[in-house]
Amino acid sequence: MAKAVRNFISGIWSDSVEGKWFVSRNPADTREVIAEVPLSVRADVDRAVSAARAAQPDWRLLPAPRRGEILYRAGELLIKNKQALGELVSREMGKVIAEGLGDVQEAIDIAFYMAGEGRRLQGETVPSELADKDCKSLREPLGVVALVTPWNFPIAIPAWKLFAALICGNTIILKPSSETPACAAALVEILAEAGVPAGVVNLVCGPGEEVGEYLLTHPDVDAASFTGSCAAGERLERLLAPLHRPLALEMGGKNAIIVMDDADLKLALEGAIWGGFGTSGQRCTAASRLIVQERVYDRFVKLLAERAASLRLGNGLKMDTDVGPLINDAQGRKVLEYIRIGKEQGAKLVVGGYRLADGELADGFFIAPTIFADVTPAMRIAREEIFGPVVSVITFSTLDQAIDIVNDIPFGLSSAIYSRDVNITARAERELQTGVVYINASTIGAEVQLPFGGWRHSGSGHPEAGGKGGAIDFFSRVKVIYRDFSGKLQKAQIDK
Ligand code: UN1
Repeated sequence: MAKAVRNFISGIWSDSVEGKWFVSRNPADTREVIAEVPLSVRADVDRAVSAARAAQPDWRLLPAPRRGEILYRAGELLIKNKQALGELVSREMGKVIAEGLGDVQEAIDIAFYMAGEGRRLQGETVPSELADKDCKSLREPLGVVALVTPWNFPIAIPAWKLFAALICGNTIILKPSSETPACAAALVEILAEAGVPAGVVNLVCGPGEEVGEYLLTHPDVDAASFTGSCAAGERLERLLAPLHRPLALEMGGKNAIIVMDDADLKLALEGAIWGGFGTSGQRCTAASRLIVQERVYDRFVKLLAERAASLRLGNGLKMDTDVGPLINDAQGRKVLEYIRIGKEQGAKLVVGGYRLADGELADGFFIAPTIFADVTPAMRIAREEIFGPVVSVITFSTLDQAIDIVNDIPFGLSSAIYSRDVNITARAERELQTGVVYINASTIGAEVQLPFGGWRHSGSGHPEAGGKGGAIDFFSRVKVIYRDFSGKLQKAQIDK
């Protein structure tokens, strides 16, 4: 059943130069090996970078609408293979099948969005201050770009980066998380089948420190894009600073939902459960803080506890599973450590807080959906990203206090507010310091036609996905052209 994943370099599926392997496993049942994968070394990265460099001139010069047609075909192939890919996501990453299919759907959406960009890729034309002169800007690719992607959206996040980079005319080396290489390989296979020429997209699998970091800092790479932990992102910022290389980072979050007294509590409850425990809380957009106004606090905590206790844990491929496993033991242990810290700092554990390992759950790392009440904003569980099924509930009395609590942490990715009062939601919309704000909806579920990115420590300010200010701006650079057709020396105002 195990698939043999290979590196993909110059259009050829190949082993690592040293011939070593590692395996990726099903986190819901680690006895199941999903794929055997090349344990690549630096020489593999060198080969992939050379391949991308060699393919760069032809790909850059292929008209963008033609590049778009290839992406369109990739979108069609993703639709055709959606069920199988969704199941692969669920098996390799652990998320429930509905979310696995959603992961693929995000890739489909971005494929068609970026395919259409092939007929836009707009620059601008503006009038010149001189007669017989015109001024315009146009977009050019950055060149060879390195992408390093995480395991929590193993098809969607590589697709966001790949399709945006490709439509702009870049050639690529993708290094996916070692937890989910089979998903990345399946996506690359689809791109190859769609007609992406040899060398334009290259895949190298292997460990983050050895292969990922070497790739992102490689002397012959022109730009780098990384989604992952804050610690890794900050390290990359330091390493890449002397290289003067464009770097896009999407990192952590500690996203909050504000629940006002006047909110539709049933709706807020559904949003809190979905945002807190979807993907087992392993989303950078997870709603890990609930900030609930005094008058409804006790009632809301009670409702939350009941709903959280009713969630069924299990293998994501089973239709009645609500919450899957953690990605691996290390992540599971980290989450348990935060649960210990929460108790130690005096938060009130109202539900969950333990690992489940009986019967079918014995060979995965499952943690019961966990809710802490009476959390104060200074506690570590209210400030640090846990990346697991742990939600902290904090109370407040005024809207200003709630907004301060949301904003008073280093992260700034996503936030939400539930209220029926348009004046309250308008003020929150203006004051919340996050890249994405939801009104009467949870903190997750960003769509691809608008930019997606975190503020402050959550990101480098180069959002993913579509829309003005989105990924096209990162993966292209602007060239400005002034053309003088007067046939004489004309001086601009400033030169006179
Ligand atoms: C992530 O968790 O890294 O808005 C990305 C969302 C998804 C993307 C999450 N569309 O939750």
